[in-house]
Amino acid sequence: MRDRNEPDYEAIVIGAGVAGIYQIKRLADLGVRATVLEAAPDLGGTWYWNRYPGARFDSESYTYGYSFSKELLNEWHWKERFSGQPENLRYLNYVAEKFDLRKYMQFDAKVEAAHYDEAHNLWRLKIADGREVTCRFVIMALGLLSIPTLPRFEGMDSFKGRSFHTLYWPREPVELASKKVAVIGTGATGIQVIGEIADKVGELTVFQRRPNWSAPLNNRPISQAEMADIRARYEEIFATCARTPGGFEHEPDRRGFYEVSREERLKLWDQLYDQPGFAIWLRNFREIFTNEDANAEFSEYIADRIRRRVKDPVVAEKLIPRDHGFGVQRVPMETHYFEAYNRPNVHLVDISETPIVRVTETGLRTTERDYGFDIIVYATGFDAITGAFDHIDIRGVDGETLHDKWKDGPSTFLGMLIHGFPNLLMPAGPQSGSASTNYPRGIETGVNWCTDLLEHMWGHGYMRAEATREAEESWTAHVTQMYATMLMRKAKSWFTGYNSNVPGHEYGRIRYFVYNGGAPKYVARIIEVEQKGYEGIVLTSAAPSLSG
Ligand code: NA7
Repeated sequence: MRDRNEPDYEAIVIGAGVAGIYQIKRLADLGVRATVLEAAPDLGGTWYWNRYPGARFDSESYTYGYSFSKELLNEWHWKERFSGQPENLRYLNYVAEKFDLRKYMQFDAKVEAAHYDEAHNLWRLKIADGREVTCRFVIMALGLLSIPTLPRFEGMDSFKGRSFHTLYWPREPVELASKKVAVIGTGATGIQVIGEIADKVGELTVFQRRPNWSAPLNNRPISQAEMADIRARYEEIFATCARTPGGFEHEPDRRGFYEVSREERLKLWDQLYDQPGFAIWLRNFREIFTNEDANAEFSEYIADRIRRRVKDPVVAEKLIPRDHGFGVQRVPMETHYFEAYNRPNVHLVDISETPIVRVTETGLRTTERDYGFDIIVYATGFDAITGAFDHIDIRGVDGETLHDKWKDGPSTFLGMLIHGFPNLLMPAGPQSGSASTNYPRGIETGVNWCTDLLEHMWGHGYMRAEATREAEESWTAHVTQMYATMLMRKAKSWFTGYNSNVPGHEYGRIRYFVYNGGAPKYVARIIEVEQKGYEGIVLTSAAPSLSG
């Protein structure tokens, strides 16, 4: 018989995406009574939901996979340098099957509330189906970009054709041939969709509010021989990822921007433009992130590339961002994106000039005219990083809500613990190093650190972990201060909490969502905390009260 103070589970992981899968693997290996609650009908998180054409990594596939199992690394063959959604979902399923993790997972189990019960030192979770479950530790693996946001246009429900956010692109094939399709939004998602469907639809009209700086992904297949070589070098590859700021193979060019001649800068940029993935962003001179003039010179280089690729000079100019420089917000990687606008069936509508006024039964109305569509695709982004937390009624000590605590932006210790919310762990939370790096690299770090903390607690008979107010304030100040020299602090980007569709996230209310100091510094700091006996975290062994 279980003690009445003993929770249903020692640990509950919320979310069965990349982070949740690895977290449950670690807990299962330790024999911990744990489960995963996942809102979706199946595992995969981002890669379960995002089925839109063109959805793929822009991290090199072999740096995105888990690194924890040599056997897994040896078995899995990544077929493309930047693998697409179907393959990515297959991979996550393969991992779950291989390590027999499905048995720990509950699907269609949307957590609506998580309340800390101080008297019993446990978390009470309410699931949408009416169940209540309890646990000692709740581990938030909610995803950074899991809550989609839609514009608030009048008449959105009146449209008689099909419309959906990219996250909810239907599972069954969508007939595109001969259809008139609208795509609203030109972020990383819109740019992937547009490049992929331009030659498959009847007509495509892109509604662009702000253009984005974008450069070629340069994807290609990975042969058996290349994969064998990658397998032989995995250790070296992950070691490189661990020492680079972004957790990628790409290392910044450490020469000073102005120490080399303009010819040399151009030579480097010509090379980078043809290299795969984020090389153009992350192998560049470091000054492009901090120095306005250096950034402007490089941005002009990319603008010229766009002009060379887009035939109509008026369209080309519309595709060149004016309000921000290259790389100060997330750089979407593209495949034939700019060439799409050379096709006679693709049209660009600049809605900064002629805004959308409403959705009609047959399409969209701008201040200029009506457009008829069969399908409207909303590639309008996410309530990023804190959105998924906001969607759960999370209450800590004395019933304080996390929503209130974070109303002006998140505050955490290391992005992993929150003062006032004991035993709530975030392997990849706001202000952690994971959000700004190659995600799985950051996730493995975060999951390992959280699991080490739990093992430490179990080993020493501790039952409650809470970050101190001082540690949290100091971490939050540190994360904020790190933006002081970065051009990205001014960008209208989800990195800084901007989302025009979410009240309170308008431009100007900058929030410091992600740790910007790079993976090596982040990892050094969290290891230091661990080595100093979890300095900044109060660990207590007090048994929960038997009363109440
Ligand atoms: P993003 O990068 O937030 O892009 C959203 C796009 O949608 C962007 O172009 C927005 O224009 C546009 N948008 C958003 N709301 C509206 C309204 N109301 N009207 C017109 N246009 C709008 O999201 P993504 O899904 O592309 O990418 C998210 C991440 O997913 C990405 O960084 C990767 O890490 C994976 P704006 O720029 O705000 O003017």
